[in-house]
Amino acid sequence: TSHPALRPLAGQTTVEVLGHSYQRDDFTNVTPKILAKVGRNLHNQSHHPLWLIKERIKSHFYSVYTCRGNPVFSVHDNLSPVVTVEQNFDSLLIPPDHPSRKQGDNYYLNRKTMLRAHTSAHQRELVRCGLDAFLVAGDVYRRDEIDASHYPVFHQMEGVRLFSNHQLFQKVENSQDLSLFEAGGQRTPHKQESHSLEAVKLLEFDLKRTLTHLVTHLFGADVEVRWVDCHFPFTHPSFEMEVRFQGDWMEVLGCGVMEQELLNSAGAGRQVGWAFGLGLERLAMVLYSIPDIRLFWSQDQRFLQQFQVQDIQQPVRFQQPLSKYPPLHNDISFWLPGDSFIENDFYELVRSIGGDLVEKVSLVDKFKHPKTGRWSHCYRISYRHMERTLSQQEARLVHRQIEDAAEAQLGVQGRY
Ligand code: FA5
Ligand code: MG
Repeated sequence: TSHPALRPLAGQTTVEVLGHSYQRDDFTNVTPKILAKVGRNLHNQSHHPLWLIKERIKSHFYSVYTCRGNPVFSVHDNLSPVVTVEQNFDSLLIPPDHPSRKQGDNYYLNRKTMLRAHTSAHQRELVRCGLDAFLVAGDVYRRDEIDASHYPVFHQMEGVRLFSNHQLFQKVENSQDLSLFEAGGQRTPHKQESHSLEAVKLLEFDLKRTLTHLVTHLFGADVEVRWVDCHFPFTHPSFEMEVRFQGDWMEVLGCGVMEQELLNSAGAGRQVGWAFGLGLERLAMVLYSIPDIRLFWSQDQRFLQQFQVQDIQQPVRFQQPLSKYPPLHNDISFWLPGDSFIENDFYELVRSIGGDLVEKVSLVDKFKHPKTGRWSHCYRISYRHMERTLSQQEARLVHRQIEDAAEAQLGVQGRY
């Protein structure tokens, strides 16, 4: 009785992705809708807005960072999104019990293989190849909430730069006494145990300057930027950059000083480095005033045409305000089945059935029955078509399928 969008994988013993076959097991949770996006490579489609922003970032790095006329950063935009769990997590020092490994947050092909959740999954292998400075662009996959700036498939650009003692301190006077490392040091909020404070301060300065330079190149000198302290298992200290967008602060990237243990394990123990990972959609939304992340998947020429510029530096302003087509809101309330309810399972189900008609899902009410102690959740699903006005009848049809599937798949009891 399951909905067809959720069914086709059941009963098969393997999952096919990009011409390879993966054995299913109890971890397999990719859906046909998600698999259909693997291989689309929007970031490599000439004149797609994600391609355009990737090309602009590449050309910025190529022109600003050169060594004897050669680009310092190499660019890798064709690495397979199918990675091992080891690459995505272990190689980045993410502990075995870390919450980011949850099935509820990731798309697993099986216990050993997954669709990468971030481009950081390639850091260690590329450092191990001997690269000192590189950019990686690619599609990444996450089970997440649904709204205008979150989508289960999005694109990231990773940047890594390593420095030897000489490279980091070359511009400092009397630097012969300075060292990257210090023995017997302590980890503090500002640095790792093995790093000298002067090395970390220079790295942090270079990292923030590089990224500020990038966003002012993309958005102009008027762009408002702020830095927020944060945490990643593979960098310390770590920061997020936020950019002012439509009156709000929007997080566009995470970054930090690379954990030395990662570099040691990749054979680069005599160098230190910084890394960043930015969301290409988020930057493109700000740069081209694209109001909704689903538009990147549109095949509508009225959308795509606008990015057919002669020169990648030519300004583009997206001309089709979303507000032309009104949203429709439908609520769904149900009793939860004890503790086994996973919110992302519900979001996934909504997305599998509603597809890109679903603009946003928000929990609008939670309520505990005073006698039975059971919890009830009410979600508001906002439906909106990107290219035309949706009728209430069409929305109701999809909504009813979601109601039925929620009961059949998640064991909830509808209060419809
Ligand atoms: C990471 O993915 C880290 N790998 C970034 C990093 C790299 C940190 C290297 C340190 C060193 P995070 O989950 O915050 O971090 O995602 C990075 C960026 O991807 C975000 O700032 C945002 O721009 C974008 N992003 C994250 N989730 C989504 C989503 N669901 N939809 C669209 N963009 C997203
Ligand atoms: Mg983040």
